[in-house]
Amino acid sequence: MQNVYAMRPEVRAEFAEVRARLAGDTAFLTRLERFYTELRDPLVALYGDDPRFPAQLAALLDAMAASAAARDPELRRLDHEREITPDWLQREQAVGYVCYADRFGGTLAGVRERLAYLRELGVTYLHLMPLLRARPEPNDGGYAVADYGAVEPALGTMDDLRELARELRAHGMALCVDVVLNHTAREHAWAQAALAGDPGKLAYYRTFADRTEPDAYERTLPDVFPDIAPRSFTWEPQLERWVWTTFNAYQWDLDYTNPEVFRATAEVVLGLAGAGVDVLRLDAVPFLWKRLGTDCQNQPEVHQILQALRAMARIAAPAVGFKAEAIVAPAQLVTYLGTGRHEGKECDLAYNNVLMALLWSALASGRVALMTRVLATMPAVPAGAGWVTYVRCHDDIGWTITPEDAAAVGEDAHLHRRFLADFYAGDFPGTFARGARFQVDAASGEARTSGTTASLAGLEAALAGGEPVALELAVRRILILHAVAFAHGGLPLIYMGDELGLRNDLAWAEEPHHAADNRWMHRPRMDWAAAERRSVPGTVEAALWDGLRRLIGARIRTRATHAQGAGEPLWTGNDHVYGLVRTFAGERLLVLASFSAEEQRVPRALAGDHGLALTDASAAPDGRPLRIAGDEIVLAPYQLLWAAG
Ligand code: OTU
Repeated sequence: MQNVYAMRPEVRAEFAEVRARLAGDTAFLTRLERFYTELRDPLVALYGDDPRFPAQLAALLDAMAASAAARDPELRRLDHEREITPDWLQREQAVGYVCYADRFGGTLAGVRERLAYLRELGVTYLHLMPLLRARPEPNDGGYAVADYGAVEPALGTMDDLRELARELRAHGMALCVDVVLNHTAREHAWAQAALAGDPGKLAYYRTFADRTEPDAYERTLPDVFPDIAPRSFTWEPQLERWVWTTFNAYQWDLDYTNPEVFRATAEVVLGLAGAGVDVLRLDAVPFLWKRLGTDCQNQPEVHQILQALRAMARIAAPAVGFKAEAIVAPAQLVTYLGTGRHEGKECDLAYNNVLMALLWSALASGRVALMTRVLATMPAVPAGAGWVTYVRCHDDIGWTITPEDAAAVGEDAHLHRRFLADFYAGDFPGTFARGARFQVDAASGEARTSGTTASLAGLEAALAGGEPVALELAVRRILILHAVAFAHGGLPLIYMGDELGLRNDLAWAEEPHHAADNRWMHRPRMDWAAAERRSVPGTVEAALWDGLRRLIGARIRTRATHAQGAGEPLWTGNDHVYGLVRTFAGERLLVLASFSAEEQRVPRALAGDHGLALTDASAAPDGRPLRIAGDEIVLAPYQLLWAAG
């Protein structure tokens, strides 16, 4: 029978040669045939005219065949399982946790010893922050990788990583690891060879003899770290050239116009897949391709690179998923999940940074109109992919509120962004937050925000003030943020310590090389004494832990939280109460979430209109009783109601 995935004649001829040359088992060869076009088409578009390309493509195919042949039998079983369960990352059962291996468990072996804690919470997906061998500090929290083939020695070895992946797998948990494709450390062997005069390795990076091109690019380039690492190019005396450094001076941007760079980084991906990593977090992925006269983000070629990587993984290691870290506007963000004719062919997951920032905007203002408006106009998640939803992560919060969205709800975008920066820095009348400004824009007074969830949500101030009511409100704020993230659909991530209300690390600036970067304030070390208190009734830790457990329980009991479900914000008629309706596979969910410290009322008909009844069970995830007064629902401060059916 003719293969249903008929190739174009010229590709079939090319494939016949590839097929004749490559050995492999039936499964590998079937996948190779199925996805060959998806691998080579974007690469031909990127590099077809480059004389270096044919050799690089051949080398890549060899590496894929070798990696598939060496694949651990357990991973092959997983390949099969996930091929027949393509929504494995979209399911309502998925709950993620993010931590630094050293700050959580000391070493990878230490993390392994702490897995019972994560299982107790209900975690099924563990994202460990960068763990490959980095340059010595400063190394941007590990995002300046010196060796993609080795684990940071203080954390352990590649064998420890394999062992951790195996243990997680045995408990039905997936492991996510960062892969930094945009740049390497200046200390990476490629950069070191370039510094030593190897022209082939110099061509891995973007370097310039004089300022002509850097100046031309900088006319339209945004500055990512204006305070800690101004501008985007660094003079390298040893090379007597300017090096493209989007982030810190020691992070050298790779040049993806060079097909050898694609092949080399693709092999990094294969290596991590072989170690048993389930999901790769593709760091800073919008920046991979540069184009003069643009902001050098989200260029079409970035998507071709991702499509080729995805096809490669589907052929050589189909159990592996990709998560895009693209902190960009909704229209661009959704394209990382594969849209139009690329549906299902790019990343499995992408961070919903839009929801994250809106949650904090709603919390500060106590008003949900902006969140409702932006989420209602956000593109739907494409088939075969899902959002990662989250409240906090290791980075700052960027306040990307557009003038159009602000105007639609009667706000001024600049003033609102300024308000959020001030409010969360603890510089606004009546603020409950204790965070800090990150990368202040002197001209506008706008800034991004640092701080842990607990400190931003008022727990730090409440503990200092000793007011029980303030403490209760802070706990409720933390829970309501998580409730919306857990209900929204997609894979929710809990950032380490948020389950216990860990406050800002007061000593962050005293650690060597951290003082210039206040993101370290919200990267505290795990407080295992606080973790013990999760079982002591009446403590903040128990309140948060139990609250999150209830949310996880509610989430996994309704299919409506599946990433592929349809979700619509619901205008409740009350600007302080957020509404959300989701449906999937015949199941329905209505969520009402108060963002107010006062009692609020919404019409009781909201539930009936959606074919759902509010019962005592609807109040269970929150823990406070359901109150109905006549034809109104009365919500306590920051109360959550959750009706599934
Ligand atoms: C990422 O963040 C990481 O999350 C950061 O911790 C790193 O410092 C950085 O890359 C460099 O490796 O600009 O402010 O659109 O926003 O990649 C953080 C994506 C960042 C960028 C994001 C980047």
